[in-house]
Amino acid sequence: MVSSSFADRPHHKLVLFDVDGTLTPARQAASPEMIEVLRALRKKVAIGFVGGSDFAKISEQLSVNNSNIVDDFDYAFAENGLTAYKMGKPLQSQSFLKYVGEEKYKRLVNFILHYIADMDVPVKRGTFVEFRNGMINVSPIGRNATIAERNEFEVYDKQHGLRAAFVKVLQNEFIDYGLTYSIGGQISFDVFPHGWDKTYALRHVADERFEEIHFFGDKTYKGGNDYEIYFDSRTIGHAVSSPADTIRILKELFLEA
Ligand code: M1P
Repeated sequence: MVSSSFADRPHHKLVLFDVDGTLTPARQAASPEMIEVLRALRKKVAIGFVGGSDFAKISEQLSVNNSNIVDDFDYAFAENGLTAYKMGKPLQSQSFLKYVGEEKYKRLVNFILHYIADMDVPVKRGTFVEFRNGMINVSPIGRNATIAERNEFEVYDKQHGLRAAFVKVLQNEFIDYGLTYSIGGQISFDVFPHGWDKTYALRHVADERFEEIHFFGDKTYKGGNDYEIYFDSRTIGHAVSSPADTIRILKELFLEA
């Protein structure tokens, strides 16, 4: 018999969620209804989020009245699980910078900044490369863009494929770096070592030997940042079209059953 931190839950199952587009609208807060559904779900199974964003941004989106999100979820995984908490306690992590090394990292960032300087995009704001623990995030318009600017760029990029073209250039230029490029949001893409996609988070839950691990995500197509974990044999994947769709499936599968 495996000892479990979740003996108080009637089902030894784990339900993991992507954040943007799955629990919340992109870069916005979770609705009161979503919070209520998650609370009800947590009485039955263990729950966690696996976001591509960093911890601070996910906190802004999921915190309720300044609550600490590591207490609201059994597992809290930011940066695909490179920043990880279980029952409020931090788990061991790795670093992008250590993996790549300072010299190679500098070459990569210099190349990216030169490329962005030459890009013709509707607006340019600030923070074109965001340095995170387990990845870097690259945005042609900059992370300081407003919500309206983000929405406009997303549409523009759908027409012009700027991010996809940028990623191709980087794949060729840094072929020996062992990096994955993932377009998970509206204005940017993430860059991290092969294997440090959202399946990275699964290593943190293996010791619990859950009967089932469900994963809900909206970017489950090839190239989307939910693709690998959605298709992973360790998870039961649910592709959703919006937070409302997530709520609908949760009710069907866990709350009304
Ligand atoms: O969670 C999905 C993505 O959210 C943000 O993307 P964007 O700013 O482009 O909408 C980023 O935090 C990104 O890292 C993350 O994968």
